[in-house]
Amino acid sequence: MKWFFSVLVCAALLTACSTTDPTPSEPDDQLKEFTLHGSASKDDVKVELYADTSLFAGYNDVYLKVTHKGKALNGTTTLRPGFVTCPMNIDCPVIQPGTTADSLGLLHAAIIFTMEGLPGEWKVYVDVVNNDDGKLTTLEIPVTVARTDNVREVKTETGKALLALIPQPWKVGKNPIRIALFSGGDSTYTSVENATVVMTPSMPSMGHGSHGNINPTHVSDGIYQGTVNYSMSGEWKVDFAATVGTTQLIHTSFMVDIPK
Ligand SMILES: [Cu+2]
Repeated sequence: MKWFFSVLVCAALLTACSTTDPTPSEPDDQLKEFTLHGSASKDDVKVELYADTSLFAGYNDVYLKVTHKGKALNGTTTLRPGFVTCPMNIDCPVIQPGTTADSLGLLHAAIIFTMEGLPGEWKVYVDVVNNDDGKLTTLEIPVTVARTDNVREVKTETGKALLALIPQPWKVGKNPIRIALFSGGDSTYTSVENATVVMTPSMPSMGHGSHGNINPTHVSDGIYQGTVNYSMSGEWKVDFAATVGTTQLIHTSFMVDIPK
């Protein structure tokens, strides 16, 4: 029954497809520093999806330009990324855009892709509600997601938990470090905002750790920030144990390479 329902949902999604613009339009000059990953338009609504560079498995800041008849949308925008190989329809954690665009006209959001995907295997569905006429328009933007080792998902007693290391350029010494923490059921994710995170960096090849680390604590939307001290260059292992109350949610580690 569940499988049958998934097929129905997939079929419905396929027939409800909006037009995806065959070639992404040229980004306007002001947005040159961003990478345009696709655009779609339908019912006078147009959505452009930007990121800083490529899209990767794990955490991505994304930026949306949403217009209605060429003007900034007065309304709400919701992202629903899905890995759409039917009958599977796997979603992933999202930090939804607000309703206020920045000075460049972009809405800020984040997508945490749970795995890599060939062109079009991941699609970002965008639900746009126009406040002026109350109309809902759903657009879809197929994307390509590159492989990384920056995201982990585990099964828990109640579903699943996900921890992503937010990528950044590292240097020897103290660095800010951010992770994203989400939990979920069958096909939903919610941010975990009340976890205790213990972070332990070590250099396995030399058998030492470092001093002056600060465990990440919750900032907003499931994002935790702390301080990691890489006391020398080379390969480090950063271990994270996240617990809620007395229940361990996820315990995992990432290897990072610190340049000289
Ligand atoms: Cu060392």
